[in-house]
Amino acid sequence: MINSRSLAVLSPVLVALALAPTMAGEIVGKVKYAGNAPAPKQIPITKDQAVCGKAPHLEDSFLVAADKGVKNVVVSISDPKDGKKMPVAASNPKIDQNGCRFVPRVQIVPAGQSVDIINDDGILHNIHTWPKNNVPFNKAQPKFKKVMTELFEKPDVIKISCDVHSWMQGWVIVAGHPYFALSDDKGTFKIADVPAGTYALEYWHETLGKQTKQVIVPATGSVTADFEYAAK
Ligand SMILES: [Cu+2]
Repeated sequence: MINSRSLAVLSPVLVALALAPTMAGEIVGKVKYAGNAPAPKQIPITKDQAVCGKAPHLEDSFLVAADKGVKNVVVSISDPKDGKKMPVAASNPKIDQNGCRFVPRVQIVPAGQSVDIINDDGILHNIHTWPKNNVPFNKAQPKFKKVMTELFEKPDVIKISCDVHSWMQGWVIVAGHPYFALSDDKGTFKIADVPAGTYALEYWHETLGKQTKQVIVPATGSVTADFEYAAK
């Protein structure tokens, strides 16, 4: 029988239900490569040997694990419906120029984010961006200039290079919404808190290119969205 006491117990539950956020699930998966992993190739260091040549540079644009997992694949929803933005981080993410390479090589940042470009090498670098939607920059960073801060304003896929060291290459992926993930060295990824629904899921890799497949996100729990790139 419902009396005032049981209502008092019940009502906070009803209130909590009424205030519950949209049902959301997560997208998990593994990105693989159908072909053989490329043999590790050493990049010739043609400049600033004392700093850039300290450690061997192995080609790292296409990294495939023993079980065929592909690292540095950007997985994202291409048609989100909720208009949410990826929150800008209070402390700036970093691109470190260390041993004449960009670390990390591929990075996802929110639109509107400032990024600290660090010169740890104590030699001249010259960072150069190749955006589609943002204003490009091409700036010398002399050895005494430890940090340059740059704003990445609009959603984009931006190649970065160094005009001093031709082999240096990296990518900044500027995200317009939160539903992005970068695959780890096993090729696995997870996008959390995605409102339930049907979406186009995009896989982007700097050498393997862009592919899309449909994914249905459940109201709770997770959906597995594995993907395999064809051998090239
Ligand atoms: Cu450089």
